[in-house]
Amino acid sequence: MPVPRVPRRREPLQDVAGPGRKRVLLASPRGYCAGVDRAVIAVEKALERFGAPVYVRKQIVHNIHVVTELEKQGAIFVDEVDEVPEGAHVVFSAHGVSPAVVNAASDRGLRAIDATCPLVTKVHREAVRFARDDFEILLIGHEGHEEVEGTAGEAPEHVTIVNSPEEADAIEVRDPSKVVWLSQTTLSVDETMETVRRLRARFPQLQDPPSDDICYATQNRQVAIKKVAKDADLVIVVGSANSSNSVRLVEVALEHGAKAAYRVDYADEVEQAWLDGVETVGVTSGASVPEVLVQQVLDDLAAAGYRDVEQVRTAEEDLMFSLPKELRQDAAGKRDDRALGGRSRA
Ligand code: 0JX
Ligand code: SF4
Repeated sequence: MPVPRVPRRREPLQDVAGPGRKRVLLASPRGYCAGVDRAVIAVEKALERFGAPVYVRKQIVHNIHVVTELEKQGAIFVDEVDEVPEGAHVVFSAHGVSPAVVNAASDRGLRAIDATCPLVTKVHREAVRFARDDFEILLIGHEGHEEVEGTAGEAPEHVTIVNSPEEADAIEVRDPSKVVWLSQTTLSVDETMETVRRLRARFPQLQDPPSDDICYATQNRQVAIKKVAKDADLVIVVGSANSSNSVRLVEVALEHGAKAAYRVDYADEVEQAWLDGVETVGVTSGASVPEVLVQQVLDDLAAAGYRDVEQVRTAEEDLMFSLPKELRQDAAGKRDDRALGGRSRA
């Protein structure tokens, strides 16, 4: 299932004469969030506890490097639970699953380990609750994204997906007095608020979610890149193409003053031409990105003369989650309630 890696640049970046002061603005927070840390450790622990192979439904997080490294340790990534041998262990990804997937796994006798981020589970619970109260749920998010499929699957009869602000203008509802909006956790905050504004213009009684669905990590990374982008000639976002929150960082950077912004999986995708005439390079990474990949970008930039690295910190993060409950007992049957998270904090 993982996309094979295509090597890009063969030559190291060159330190060509250019603008006077070359520097890097390094956004913080960036990289791993607490939910990703927990999900990746869950796969590692499952391998340790039960031995290889451990099956994982979908990519545990949307990062090709993480997936490739876990494959080397014995994880097998599948698209659906019917590809998993009966009785085997299967980990559900950080993005969550619908009840239909949970039931399919159980019907197959699989031993499921649920690595859904607790902040995604929170949105699932909201969907269940509003559906029970017979609300129509306008779920702002990208159709086809695993998280949206999982959340919508909690109450398919009650959910309408709203992909964009433009779609908000055309949505029809059954009863405008019983409508609530919820959202995917990894969207652009500004674009989502624009979608909500347009929805509310049409349905003034639209209810808000009980608390923010766009999670702290998504919000913090966007705030940090906005601050960096206003002073950056170029922004490099480390993250995979299917990582919603990483792709949003490129868009946010461009909307907030970056003259150019690109996403890369690996340092060797940074092109020499991107650096032409560039004084300030902003660097950040999505919530599913190990810090080592950012360090490789910084090393390559240093070789090109961008050795002066300044952190631009807009928040501290210390949220941690405990392991999925299926992994909280150690091999001897003792509970392991250690909290996780923040391994890769800046
Ligand atoms: O595509 P997403 O941004 O939702 O996922 P990714 O890149 O794996 O990020 C971390 C997991 C997020 C779950 O909400
Ligand atoms: Fe959880 Fe947010 Fe990380 Fe998604 S991005 S795994 S919702 S903390």
